[in-house]
Amino acid sequence: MPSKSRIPARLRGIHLYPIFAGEPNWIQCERSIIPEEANGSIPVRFSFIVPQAMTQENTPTIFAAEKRAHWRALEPEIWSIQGADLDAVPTQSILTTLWDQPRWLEAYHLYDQRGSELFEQICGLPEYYLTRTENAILETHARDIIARAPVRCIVELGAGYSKKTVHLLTEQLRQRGSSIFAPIDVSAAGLRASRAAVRSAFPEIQFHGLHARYEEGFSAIDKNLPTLFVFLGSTIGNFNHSDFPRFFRTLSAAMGPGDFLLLGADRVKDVKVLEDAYNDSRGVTAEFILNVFDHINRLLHGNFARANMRYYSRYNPEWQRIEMYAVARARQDIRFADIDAAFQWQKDEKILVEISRKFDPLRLQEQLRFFDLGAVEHFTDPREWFSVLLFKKES
Ligand code: AVJ
Repeated sequence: MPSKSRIPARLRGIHLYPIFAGEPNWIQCERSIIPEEANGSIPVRFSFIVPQAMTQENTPTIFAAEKRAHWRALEPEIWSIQGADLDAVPTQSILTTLWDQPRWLEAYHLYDQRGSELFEQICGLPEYYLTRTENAILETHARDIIARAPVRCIVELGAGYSKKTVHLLTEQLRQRGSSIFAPIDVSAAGLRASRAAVRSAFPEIQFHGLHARYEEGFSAIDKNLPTLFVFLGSTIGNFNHSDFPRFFRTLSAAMGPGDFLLLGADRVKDVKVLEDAYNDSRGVTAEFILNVFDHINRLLHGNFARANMRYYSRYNPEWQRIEMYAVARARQDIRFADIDAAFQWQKDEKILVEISRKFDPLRLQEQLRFFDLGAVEHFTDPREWFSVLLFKKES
């Protein structure tokens, strides 16, 4: 509260706006001076304009200085972007791609609560070799990976905390003594679970969960902080031919010189092995894929009927990808109650719910050169079914 003696007479009755040096994104804190204090004249009002960053507590140093003001603590050690609405986009995306020809969906809609549980089950299926194989590669080579990437911070995109991450964090602690671990995830529940696990298994590790989409998350990381970005599970397999270059262009731009990227990629292989992995004998994959329609019904008050559809998947060799479809068993009029939108889902018409691309590791290394990511090392399993690739950002 400013004292009245310091308010010059000529300023009484008008607004004073002391402005502190800082960044955009202002918030305004008003302080009115009570009448007696204003010496009988018209009250003077002080409006303090302060940058938002000054009102925040300990925004972690992992954020670039110019980004810090946008992040706030959602809860302890979990950060999110002020005003970001992670739920706003799904509706728009679903309506756009369902009206495309042929109809399709973006893969991230698969991960509601039930979808995430089903995916966990998939990872344990005998036919689904990906998770086990990648985990074995990381277990064998974590020491080498960490030795080759001398960083202070590990940023993991998606899947906050898993057995695979444990191998990297264990080695990071062993070789460097301390570290920052910053998972980026759109699921706050996933980040909480990750935080709990890291606190108990690795109390020496500084945890900062970023509740954001990948691109918002990694773009906020301070380029001066030597960082290893980790993107495992062959999640890049979900990216279509416009997502893929956009993702790597943005990631590369967000990386500081000398930062590293560890990328897990499932490989082109025998078609039977591939097709079985996405058409398991227990039908868990079918349930996972068709569950997206229950999720959409809830989001948009739609009327997709599960009894009216079946799961179909195949390996498309020209596009080197598994395609996972929902097929209508009979014609159905799809309506969305909240919005004035409807379409006819014809008998046998397929909706492409997910793609899972398969890669040639040498080709992938060649491709990422274009984004200034130089190949450092290639790790694989004895059957050469899965690749874990280490890249270094070259400025
Ligand atoms: C999480 C995208 C890596 O493509 O193998 C598994 C998803 N879908 N079974 C994959 C998935 C059906 C998975 N990714």
